[in-house]
Amino acid sequence: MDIKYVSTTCPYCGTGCGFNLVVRDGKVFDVAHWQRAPVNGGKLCPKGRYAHEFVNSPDRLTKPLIKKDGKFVEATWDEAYDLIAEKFGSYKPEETACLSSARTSNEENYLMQKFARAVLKTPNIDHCARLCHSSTVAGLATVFGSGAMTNSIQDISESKCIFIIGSNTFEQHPLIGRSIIRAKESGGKLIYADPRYTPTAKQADLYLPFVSGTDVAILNGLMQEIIKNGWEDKEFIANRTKDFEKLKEVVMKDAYSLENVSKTSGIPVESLRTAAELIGTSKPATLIYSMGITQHTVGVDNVKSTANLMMLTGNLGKPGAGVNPLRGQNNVQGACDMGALPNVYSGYQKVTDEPAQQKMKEMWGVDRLAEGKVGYTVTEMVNILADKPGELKCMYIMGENPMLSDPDLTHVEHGLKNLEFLVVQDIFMTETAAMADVVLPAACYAEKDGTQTNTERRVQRWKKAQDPPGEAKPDWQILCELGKRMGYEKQFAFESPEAIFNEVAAVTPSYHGMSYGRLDPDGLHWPCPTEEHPGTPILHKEKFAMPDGLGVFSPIEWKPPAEVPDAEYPYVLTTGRVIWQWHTGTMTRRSWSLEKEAPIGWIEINPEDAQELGISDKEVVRASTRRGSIDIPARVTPEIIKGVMFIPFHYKEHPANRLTHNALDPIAKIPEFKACSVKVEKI
Ligand code: MGD
Ligand code: SF4
Repeated sequence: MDIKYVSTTCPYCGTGCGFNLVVRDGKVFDVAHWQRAPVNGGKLCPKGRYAHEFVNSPDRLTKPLIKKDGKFVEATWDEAYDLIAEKFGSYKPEETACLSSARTSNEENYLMQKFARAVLKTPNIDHCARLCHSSTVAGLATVFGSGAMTNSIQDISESKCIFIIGSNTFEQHPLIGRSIIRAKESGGKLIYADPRYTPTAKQADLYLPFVSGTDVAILNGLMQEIIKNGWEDKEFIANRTKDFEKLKEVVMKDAYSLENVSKTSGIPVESLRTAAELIGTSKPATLIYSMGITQHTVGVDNVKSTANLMMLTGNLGKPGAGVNPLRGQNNVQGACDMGALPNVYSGYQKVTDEPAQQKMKEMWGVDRLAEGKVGYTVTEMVNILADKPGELKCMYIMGENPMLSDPDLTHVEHGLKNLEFLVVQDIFMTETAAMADVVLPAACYAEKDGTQTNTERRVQRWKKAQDPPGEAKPDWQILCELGKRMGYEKQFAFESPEAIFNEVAAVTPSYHGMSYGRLDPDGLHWPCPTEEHPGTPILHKEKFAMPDGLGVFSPIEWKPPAEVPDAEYPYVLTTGRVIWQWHTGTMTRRSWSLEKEAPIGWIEINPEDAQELGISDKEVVRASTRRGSIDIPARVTPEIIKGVMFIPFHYKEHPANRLTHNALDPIAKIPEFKACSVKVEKI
């Protein structure tokens, strides 16, 4: 028996934990701790511990499939490539669109945007960051000049005060929870604001339960109290920021007195006061957020407000401080860095910037790109498909499952049905793949080399542990073959992921100094501009990434969510994840150790609401919004605030996104997954 251990990076969340895949006679059969793993020191959460279980699932896609007379028929790779090349070649560039994937490597994301821009000449390239952290990228970039976590996971343990708002860190990024525990052991205090009493709330010194969608009011209220007490960092404000007076004009309004914020949010005045004092007087303090902040029609406003609070208190550019958005998918940071977005090339070089266009044309050896136009976002693509049939006709989706993950599924389904040609490249037959004309079988993380970039901007290696099943191939190989068949032989002549990474490093300033040799085993934090540079775990130490080096205060008024409760739909619905499952469940639901812990969906209802509705625990109820209805078991629990209900979005049997609203943030185009109006009835 031949046993080997292959150190690699977890395929689930953005923490980027390392582990060993245990390979027996060429097949992955277990996960073992990798004690020197840079982020997690060998520790794992359940998803990481069982990340081998889906790899050899009998459900894996093993052959290309082409739909004929409504049924999938197995095809050869040549048949599939030829059909795709012919179809894509027959449409105008602007009629085509591509979705890249935060589940695939940096190299694969880089190739997908190159394929879209250089081969198809379409500006329409995006991925699921749109649904999770597009507000972060847009919001923090306008305030600090860079839209990413400012600090490292490790230095959170140096904080004296950790303020978490809109992130269930201990359940969704459990290994980041370890840094918080270390901070608490050294006397740091944890403040937690969330509508649900989550596992993170259980760790908190101060818990602030609030009604979803009132974040800006809360953050403004805290800032008003800090300023009233003179706790702001006057030196930092004077030397490192601008527009403080504009901020003051808004946050000092009566609407943001603690009494009024308490009425808006439901948080008791005393709790707000204690929180303001802790944040205002503890140094260093850090703010951690995630999708509770970003997934709103005011997502960008929410993000900017978190930055206002930390600039006000001088908590940037040092260990234990910062504004720290925790990224969801394993490689969502990397997919953004690689330019799988409609407005930027890799390294956030704007597509509308003439010198950036020129540089990419030269590097890629093409005389035309997608005309320097900003393309459609995922959410806009779906709206156009549904509402303006004929404008977009042909789509290539790699590693995304919008038929379960996008808001308002009835609308999504209607839109996807309007496509004339759809290609889906996945490791399993998903709800989206089932609607495709061609399905391409991809290799998973354990079957290919590559890199991914975790939430703290650390670029790390993936290493191949086994061959893909059947005829499945790594996404990068599929993209190279298609690029070549469509006439771009030279541009897609890569022999390995390392060769692709070398091109990434050459065209991406923040990755210039990186190479596979340097990334093994600890990875490097970007920016890493030269081969000698040690990487940058903490951003903005001396100055912000703005032309004048100053952080910009952005005064923000609180606005309610797009849909607020009324007589017909009297409750707020919020949605999210649970520790045992991951997103649309394609991988975790095929991992029996995880699936058996949480095999069905549920709706959480506060006992007082349940009593008023006459609903008991475990009873199947009907939850309805203006978009649709689902029947789902009730979980009656005091762990959710009265007036708010929660559904995890993993389950196709109880799809939360039949209910959610596709109202968008006007800048980031992120949907409001965290607040819409719902009614619940007995069946
Ligand atoms: P996933 O289930 O992660 O969801 O939305 P999606 O990205 O659509 O789908 C990724 C797909 O990639 C899966 O089908 C998986 O099988 C496939 N895959 C895995 N590895 C590979 C690979 O190596 N190659 C290829 N080709 N495919 C691979 C996630 C999205 O969902 C996100 S990021 C967020 S944050 C949103 N959150 C959210 C919410 O909070 N509430 C509600 N209601 N909806 C939400 N939807 C969003
Ligand atoms: Fe994987 Fe995230 Fe769990 Fe770490 S915390 S093992 S990266 S799912």
